[in-house]
Amino acid sequence: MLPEETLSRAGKLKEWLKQRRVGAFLITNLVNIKYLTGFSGSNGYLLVSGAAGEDNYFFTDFRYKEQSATEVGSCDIIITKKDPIRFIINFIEKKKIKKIAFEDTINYRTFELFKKKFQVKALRDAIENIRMNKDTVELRHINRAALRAEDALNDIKPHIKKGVTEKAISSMLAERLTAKGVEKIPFEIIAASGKRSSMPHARATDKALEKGDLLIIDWGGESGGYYSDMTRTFLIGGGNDSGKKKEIYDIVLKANVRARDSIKKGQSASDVDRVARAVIEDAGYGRYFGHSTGHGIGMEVHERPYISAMNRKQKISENMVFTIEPGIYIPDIGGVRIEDMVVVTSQSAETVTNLSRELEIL
Ligand SMILES: [Mn+2]
Repeated sequence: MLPEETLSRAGKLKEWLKQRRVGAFLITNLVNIKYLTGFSGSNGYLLVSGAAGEDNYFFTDFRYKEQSATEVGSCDIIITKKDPIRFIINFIEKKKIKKIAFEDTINYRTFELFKKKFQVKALRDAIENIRMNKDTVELRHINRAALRAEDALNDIKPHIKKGVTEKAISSMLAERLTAKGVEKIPFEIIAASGKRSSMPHARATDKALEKGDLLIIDWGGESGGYYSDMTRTFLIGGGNDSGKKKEIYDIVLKANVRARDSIKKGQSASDVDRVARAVIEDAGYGRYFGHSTGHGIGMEVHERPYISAMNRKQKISENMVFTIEPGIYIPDIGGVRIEDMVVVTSQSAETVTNLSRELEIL
C-alpha cells in the first residue's frame, strides 16, 4: 500500500474526529488499522488524535518491530512490553488524555480496562464509512482481483460436465485462483448443483453433476489484500424438463441487469434493492428471493454499503464498490444466482465483472 493513500485516509479520519470533537480514538480492528497505516501483522493498535498537530501512534509488539518500520508510514511506532492494553493505558494517562473513543466492536475485556481509567465513548462504523468509497489504488486491486477470478473460471470451464463432483469444481477453481496470483482465497468456494442449488450458501459436496442440474458457482479472487466476489449459474445439458429452470434464469438475469442499470449516486441503497426485487416479485417468485440484493466489498468480502430493503438511509456515492446478486431458489428444483460487482461513477455505475451472463449449457 502506498504511504500517500494511507496518509490521506488518516487525514480524512482526523477531520471526521475534529468535526465531532473527539480528542482521541483508539482503533483495535486490524482491517481498519491496515487501511489507515498499511500494517498487515496480527497485533496492533492505533491511537488517532482529533487535535490538530498531535501525532498518531501505532502500537505493536517486538515480533512486528521490523515489519511495522517498513509498512507503517503515517505515525510514531511504539513497541509495547508485556500486556499491550495496560501499556497503552499507561501511555494515554501520561498524555493527560481523559476521554477516549473506541470502535463499538472492541472486545469486552479491553473496554472494561479502559472504562476504569477514562471517560469512554463508542463510535460506530467511523472507518468503515470512509472505506466505502475506494481510492484509485484500491480500485486497481479490486479490478485485478475480479480478473483473476474470471480467468480461473475460464480455465476450469472445459472440465465442468456431467459426472464431475462439486468438490472437484471447487478445488480446481481454488488451484487456478492460486495460479493466477491470488494469495488468499477470500471465502469457501460454493459449487452447488441440482436440488442443492436451492440453498444459497451450500458447501461443495461429493455430489456429481447430473443431466439437467442447475449449477451455482460463487467464488472470488484477491489482489493486494482486496477481494472480488461473483456468481454464475450453469445448466448441465441432456436433461429434459428444463423449462422452469430457464424461466427463472431469465428472470434473475433481468433483475441483475435492471438493478445494475438503475444505479445513480444520491439514491438510497434500498432503491437498488427495490429494482432487483420488483423484477422477481412481478414474475411471481418474490418469496424465493430471501436475501438482500448485494453488499459492499473491498478489504472484506462483506462490508458497507449493504444493498438491502432496510438500508434506506444509506446514500449511494461515487467510488463505492458493491455486488448485485439477485437469486431465485426453489426447493426440489434448484436455484439461480447471478452476481456481479459494480463501481459507482459520477453518472451511473460500471460493472467490474465481465464474464458472460447468457445461460450456458455445459
Ligand atoms: Mn456476494
